[in-house]
Amino acid sequence: MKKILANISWFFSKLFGRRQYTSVDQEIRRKTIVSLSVFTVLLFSGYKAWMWLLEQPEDAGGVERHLRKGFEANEKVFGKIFSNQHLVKTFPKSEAAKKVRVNGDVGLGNDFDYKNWVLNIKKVSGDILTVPLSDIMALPKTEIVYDFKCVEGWSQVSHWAGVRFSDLVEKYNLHEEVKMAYVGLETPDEKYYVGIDTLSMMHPQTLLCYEMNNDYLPLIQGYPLRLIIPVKYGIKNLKRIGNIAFSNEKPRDYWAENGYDYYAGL
Ligand SMILES: Nc1nc2c(c(=O)[nH]1)N[C@H]1C(S)=C(S)[C@@H](COP(=O)(O)O)O[C@H]1N2
Ligand SMILES: [Mo]
Repeated sequence: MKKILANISWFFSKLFGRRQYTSVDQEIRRKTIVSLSVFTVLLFSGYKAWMWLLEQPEDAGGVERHLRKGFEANEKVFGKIFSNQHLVKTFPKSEAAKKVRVNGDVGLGNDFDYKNWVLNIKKVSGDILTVPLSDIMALPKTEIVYDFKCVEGWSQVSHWAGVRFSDLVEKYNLHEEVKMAYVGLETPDEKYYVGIDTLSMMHPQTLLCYEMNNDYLPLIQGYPLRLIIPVKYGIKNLKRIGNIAFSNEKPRDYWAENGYDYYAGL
């Protein structure tokens, strides 16, 4: 043991000791040893840190926990700057695309019985409110022409019409429901689903749409009713709404489960 300690102290005295009679050669050797040691330590700690990151548990979205913290910081900033007073830029109807892009068909299976479709709204009491399309179309109609943005990198000015979600809340007296933090929406087959903060759902430009370019929605674009939420990316604009529910916990969300930001705000 003593021998080992003596060896170690000899090594360090060689490394750092100030010798009085160092020749230039010795000095170069000493500096080389010091820089190699520093390099090795840095390399090793970098490798360790990387392994540590890889070993961290992933969350439900398959995102490593410490990277997820970045997303959560985004949410906090988003919550602070978001206000229902900020409107998304709109365009004249003449600028709306005639041929509207189609993207994503999860939950849009062919076995859909659109003739018997009703919108199911789950109230806090547990009761289910069923609303036929004709009742939705009887509510005040709101139109919007805006730049629809998909996270995959494309955007398109498009023209939609329907009822403001906030008007539906008013009409069906869903005031208790919108005290909840989140709204969950899903397709009738429950294969595509989104969770949205209630503040964004109540935004004046958030619509439950039944028209695109002054006509019924094509089946592939969500007939009879889809969500158009201009403050969010395309992923949140669920086509073919079947069920709506309210909760204080985040509802499940198809793309958040696949690693995308839960808020997906613009
Ligand atoms: N039911 C359902 N809704 C959906 C999707 C989907 O796959 N299924 N894809 C989303 C995505 S990623 C985008 S960009 C928009 C595309 O809407 P569009 O087909 O009308 O352009 O729908 C969203 N809503
Ligand atoms: Mo998208």
